[in-house]
Amino acid sequence: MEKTLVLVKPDGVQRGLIGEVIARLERRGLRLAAAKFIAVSLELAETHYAIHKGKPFYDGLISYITSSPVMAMAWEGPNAVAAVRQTMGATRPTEAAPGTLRHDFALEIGRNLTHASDTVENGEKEVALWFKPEELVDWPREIDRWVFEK
Ligand code: DAT
Ligand code: MG
Repeated sequence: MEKTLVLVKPDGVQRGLIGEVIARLERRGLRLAAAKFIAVSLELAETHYAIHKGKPFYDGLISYITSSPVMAMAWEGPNAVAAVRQTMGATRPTEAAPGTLRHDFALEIGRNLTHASDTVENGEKEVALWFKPEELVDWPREIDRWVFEK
């Protein structure tokens, strides 16, 4: 099953929006596979955002993600990566479509509430970076056949 990493970033945690993010992903039909509430180490932040190293916003991004705890989750389902990116909305909240989380709850690109993996390959890599294999729960959900076609 396709998996994607979702983070409720420090602004979302501080603002009490963990439940809102989870509720929207649950309602969408995605299935939770793992979750943990953690303070992000500098090492994990730098590995996670390695692709952005050297960009003007990199230092701010690292201090933002390590500034307060995050809720890290793996969600799964058919097309989970695309579905979650769509539910989050565009990176810049003022460009996010109405009804998306970043539209509905954010204003600034540097306080855009959530992270979601951007490709299937990165979904696999990021879930493996944030979770040990034994932290992933493979469970049959009673409603799966009413949400997943196959
Ligand atoms: P996304 O989080 O939508 O995958 P990204 O991977 O391009 O976006 O960038 C990671 C994060 O870095 C993003 O959520 C917010 C921050 N960021 C990206 N571009 C930025 C910019 N031009 N100015 C400030 N922060 C930026
Ligand atoms: Mg990204």
